Amino acid sequence: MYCNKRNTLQLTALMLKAGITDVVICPGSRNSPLANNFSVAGMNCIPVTDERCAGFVAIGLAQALRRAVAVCVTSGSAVLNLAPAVAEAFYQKVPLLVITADRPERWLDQMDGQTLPQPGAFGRMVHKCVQLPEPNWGDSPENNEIAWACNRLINEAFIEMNRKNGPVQINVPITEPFFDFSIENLPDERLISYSETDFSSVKVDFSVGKSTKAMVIIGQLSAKEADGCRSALKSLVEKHKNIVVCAEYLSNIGYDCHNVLRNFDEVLSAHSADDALMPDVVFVLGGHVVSKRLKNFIRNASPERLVQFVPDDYSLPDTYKCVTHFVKTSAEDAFKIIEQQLIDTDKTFFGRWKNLSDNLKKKADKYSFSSFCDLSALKFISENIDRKFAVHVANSSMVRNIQMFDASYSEVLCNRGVNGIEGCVSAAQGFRLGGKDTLLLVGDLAFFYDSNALWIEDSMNTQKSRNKLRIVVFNNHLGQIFRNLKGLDKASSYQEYIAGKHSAGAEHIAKAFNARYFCAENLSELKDVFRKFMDDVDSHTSILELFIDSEASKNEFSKYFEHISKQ
Ligand SMILES: Cc1ncc(C[n+]2csc(CCOP(=O)(O)OP(=O)(O)O)c2C)c(N)n1
Repeated sequence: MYCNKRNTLQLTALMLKAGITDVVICPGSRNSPLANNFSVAGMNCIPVTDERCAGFVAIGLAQALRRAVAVCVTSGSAVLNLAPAVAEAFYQKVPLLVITADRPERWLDQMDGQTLPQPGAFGRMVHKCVQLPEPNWGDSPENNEIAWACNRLINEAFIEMNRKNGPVQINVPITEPFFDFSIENLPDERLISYSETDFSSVKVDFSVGKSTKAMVIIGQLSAKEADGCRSALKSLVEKHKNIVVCAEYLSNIGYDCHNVLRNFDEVLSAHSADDALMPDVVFVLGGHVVSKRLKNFIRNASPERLVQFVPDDYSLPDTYKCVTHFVKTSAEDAFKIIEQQLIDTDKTFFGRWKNLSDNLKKKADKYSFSSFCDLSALKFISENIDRKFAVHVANSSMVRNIQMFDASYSEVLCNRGVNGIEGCVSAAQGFRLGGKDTLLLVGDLAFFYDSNALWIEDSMNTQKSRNKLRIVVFNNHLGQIFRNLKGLDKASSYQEYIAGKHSAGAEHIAKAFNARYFCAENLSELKDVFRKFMDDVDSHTSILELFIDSEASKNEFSKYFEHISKQ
């Protein structure tokens, strides 16, 4: 039976109508009416104890299921522990319904337990925050009006979540006592729909009055967005054969199309001063781009036109400091618009980029690392990943380094919204619970930071998800990214105070959470163990810890870039 708190029933009924049926639930009593009602309504409820993980599990789940997911927490600091995930969802544009149970407002600042100002706690990191009223039962005009307001507020939150594709907060005050589970049916609630007219043509003059050196930069896209625009890109480059397209694995667009360059960052590391590489017109779409070199290159090149396509009007980013046009449209329409509006492209531009890219690729393919390091391990793994695994990469070195190697990924994800190292394991866990075999490539700090992501109820592993989670921890005992930053090693005690040096290992964490543990400390051990680790049919979660010498990794990293930069 349902709990009798009317606002929780309205919310449950509307979530069902809106198709929001997956909820990550954290333990607590204030949110127990909600948890009970979601479960009685037959929703897919996933219990996660640590709220810091729960938010990211919900993000991963939403990405795997390609629809909005809710996370529901009790009152007090539990709410604040969702903040990093909320920020991530905001910047990565993941529809996340944040449901926070609360005491009634009259108890704020009264030294009662678990009470703090919850509405507005996420600032502008949510597209909407609504505070629900507590309508009473009974058919009085006042009760009906309060119930109407409650319904409208929930609808407003849903609309903003869908329209802006990001997080919203519904704060639900629940007055005690709340253990009356006597309601048989959900109320019939009004769901309000919202739509925007699509438009697929704009009249903007992108021409620069000469043959154009045109470049397209594709930032992070979900696999769904990439699937939706791939054929439009194909049609664009068939018509305009001389366009250079720079896209990272995170764009999910793939490299089947010959104009899309994978190693543009390496090209720029060796040739950033080459004027012939500078575009006149740049078209930018998608989310974040990792490559700092590309951002700096375009900022310095300062092209005559930079068209930034945005999916909504929430933010108008001037990432490259030279935007001349903003166009609000989808990725697919962006390619169609470029195809329509671009007139004459420079014949040599693409050839120049392509030659350099091919030459560097040949050099890189021939290169062999002289010791076991982050890059040699990653190269081997990139070449041996099974396409049935979606690949999550953690922030820090991993998301950068994967770009250096050829691989055939089916789908690549990373918390690039705000680049936090927290939540990388949780997002992968959520993705796997969403029904996809998932491989996470992660550095040691990011792994230990978020190892509570493995702390889930056993039935989640056995009944709810038969999918595998595979985690490769590159344990170099510090944040290796800081070692590769030239000049930082001059800072005092930089390994301890800046790079987070430590001596932790993953073996006992694996034991604590019932995960299989594998390890390797050189390439031949990695080669021996990798298939066993990936294919192990008996284990839902396996961890492969690579013990990597940080000094060797640093040296190999410098040598590699010196080698490919040699003319
Ligand atoms: C929550 C959070 N805290 C701190 C940082 C700053 N930071 C960026 S990278 C990094 C080091 C990560 O080290 P590790 O996960 O071991 O990856 P590696 O660089 O060794 O590949 C840190 C601390 C961050 N991005 N997010």
